[in-house]
Amino acid sequence: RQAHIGVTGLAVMGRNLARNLARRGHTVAVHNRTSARTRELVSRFGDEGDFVACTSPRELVEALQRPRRLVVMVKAGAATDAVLEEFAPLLEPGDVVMDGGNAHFEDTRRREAALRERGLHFAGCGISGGEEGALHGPSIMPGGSAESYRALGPLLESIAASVDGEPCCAHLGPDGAGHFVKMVHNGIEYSDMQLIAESCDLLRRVAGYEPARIAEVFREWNAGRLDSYLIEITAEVLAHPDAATGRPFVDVVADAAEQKGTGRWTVQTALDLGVPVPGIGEAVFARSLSGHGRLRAAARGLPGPARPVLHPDDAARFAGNVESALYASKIVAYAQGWQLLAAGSAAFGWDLDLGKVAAIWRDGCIIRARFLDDIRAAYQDAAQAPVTLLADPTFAEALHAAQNPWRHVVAQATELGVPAPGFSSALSYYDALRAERLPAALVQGLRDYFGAHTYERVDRKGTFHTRWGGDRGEEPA
Ligand code: 2AM
Repeated sequence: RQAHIGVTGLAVMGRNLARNLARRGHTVAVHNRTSARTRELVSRFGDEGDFVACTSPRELVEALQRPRRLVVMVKAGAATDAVLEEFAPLLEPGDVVMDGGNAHFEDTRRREAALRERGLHFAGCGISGGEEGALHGPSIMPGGSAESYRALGPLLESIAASVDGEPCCAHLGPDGAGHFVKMVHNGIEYSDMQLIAESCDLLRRVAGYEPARIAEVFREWNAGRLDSYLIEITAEVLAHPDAATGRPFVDVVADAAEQKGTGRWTVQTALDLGVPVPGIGEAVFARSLSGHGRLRAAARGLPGPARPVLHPDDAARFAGNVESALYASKIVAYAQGWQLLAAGSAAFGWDLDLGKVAAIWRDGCIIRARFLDDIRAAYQDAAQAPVTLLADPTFAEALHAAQNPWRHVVAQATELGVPAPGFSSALSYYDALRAERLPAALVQGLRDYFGAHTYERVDRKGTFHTRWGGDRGEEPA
């Protein structure tokens, strides 16, 4: 019997994706380097659908209908290259290979070009939603040729999450578009989590709330405009007591955040493309800082302000202000993410539909949120797309309304010595973009002074240099 699709790499993501496909009625050929995993999948979950267990790459390839659809779910990096090298000679022109791992989009571009040379379609696909998502409905971000999507799209759409019958899966563009979009998703996820963490810290250290009380606050927030998966699980984690000690779980977890690198990739890419994403940068650096135990120990005794906890009457008002600050900062974080999406699309010629990205992130992925409906609406009409989300009427209005509480929270955090890099960076971004004049003019002056780097003027066209070391007259450069 010929399988509709094959999956190689049956660690938990690959296994769950294969199960999801089988549960949707597709015949799935499965393979893993170590065949124990293949056997385990079939023995434990074989009754969920139609699996064809394969013990070698050749057997897997031979089990597939043509054109073949092969999903690679191995570790990103060298393992992906090794597996592609192993399978490519067994495949035939027109076959489609999908990489559902967390590949860097530049690797995907390189692999796509190499496999295209050999007549194969290579579709780099971002998948978000973790293990549960892979099993029950992830958000899927496919890149690759239009032909690859014709072959894969219907299967992927059948297993993706959906909103009002619309799948959270859509063809995004050629070569690395899918993995790029996934990378930006993760960068935004970093930002979002940092802002949430700062909110909790402020509620605890300024408002004096205990974790269980903060969990309540988050549950309330989740019923409003902040409604999202991350807010929902924040309440869950905060309310969870540690089994061993009975203390709040968040108090027994070491406060050193780890990262697998996609946030770092996002910032590196943004630097390369010249797109300011300070919110994502702050989030990456905040995690990095948290892990520097020696550095933190060396500075721990440094003086800070006396930290009075607010009176309960003021605490409730402050909590409301934090909600506004979180919402406003979140708008800024997403605005920066979308800026990067637009820049990547322009730089690599992807013609990315920025509204579609919002649409497929509405469910299945980690940053799923009600809020994404508004972003989708902002980009509904490509011809009238805002230059920045901040200028979209809906968001501009929200920022206007949130502005005072947002400033208040940042000021309060600063005065009381509670770090809030996400909130304050977001506010600075907002204030910098709306500024009439920026001190960049002085920076230009300094550059011209020490390095004759020249400058432009506001009143005349051209490039100029001032003879700083001489008569200080100005000359055209
Ligand atoms: P394994 O079970 O044989 O280790 C996550 O590590 C998944 O990637 C696993 O299914 C693992 O297979 C697979 N994997 C890692 N490196 C691989 C390689 N070089 N070739 C094939 N599969 C690999």
